[in-house]
Amino acid sequence: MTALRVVEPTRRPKATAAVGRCRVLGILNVTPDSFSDGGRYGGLDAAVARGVALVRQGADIVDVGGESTRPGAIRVDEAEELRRVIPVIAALAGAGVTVSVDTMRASVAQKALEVGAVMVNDVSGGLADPAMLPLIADSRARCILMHWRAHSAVMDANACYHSVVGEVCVELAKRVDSALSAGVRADNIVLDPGLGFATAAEHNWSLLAALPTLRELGFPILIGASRKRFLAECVDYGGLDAQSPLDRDDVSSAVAALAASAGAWGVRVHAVAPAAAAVRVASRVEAAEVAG
Ligand code: PMM
Repeated sequence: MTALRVVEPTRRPKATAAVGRCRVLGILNVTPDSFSDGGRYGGLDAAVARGVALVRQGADIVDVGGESTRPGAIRVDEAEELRRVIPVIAALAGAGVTVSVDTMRASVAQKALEVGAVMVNDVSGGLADPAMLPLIADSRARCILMHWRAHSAVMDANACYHSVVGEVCVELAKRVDSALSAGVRADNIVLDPGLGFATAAEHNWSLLAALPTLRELGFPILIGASRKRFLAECVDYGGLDAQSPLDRDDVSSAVAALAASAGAWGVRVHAVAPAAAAVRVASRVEAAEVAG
């Protein structure tokens, strides 16, 4: 592996493209075991129908994943991940849907790009597979690089920070440096603080509050809060133990509105229609602010 080169922040290339309206990434997990929608879209027809429905509800991009990253999850093997995602991505891309592939494996990303995906969402930010960043560079695909410390089986043990916002920013900047060193173009990089990945609830709230600081890294920011456990404290019914992740959709949409109005490039959500509405409201308020 090449040695990590940390570029002096003022000299690091930044993305130059305008952020524009906050995008809605609709989640399509074709896994048996994701924490909120595992097992629902295992068959090809059901998965493709769900992806098309997400677009009708307002998704700009459908993010297809074949490996659960819930806390404690054990890795799926490559052949199984390919079997799960590739036919779905091929069918959705063939139907004109803009698709990203949620994978930590370069081999899966490569095949997904070959059948029509246009973006790679790597929750490990290129750390899990040394072939990932060179692949993204060669393919010139857009990528989401998430803050990540360890695989899901052990990530909770890594949720230790003195100052979570500062440490996440430093670690994301290192991911950017590795990507740029591998030849990834700055304009193709989106960053994600990785809510719930080696972070506890209070860290997630701090990171959400720090979106302006994260934006100072100079790259578009994606927020993936949808249905995550830390939102449970804001759900006002059912009692925390009785709650299912689906009870968190209202709160997830509130987070989408706040993230959009704080300048997020995108939000990754399960319930697309209310999140898309939230994003439209944020965008309308912003237009009114500009108009004065
Ligand atoms: N969260 C999950 C999976 N993939 N990708 C990005 N970029 N950001 C996230 O926060 C993220 C992700 C886990 O949630 P899921 O099981 O509902 O997909």
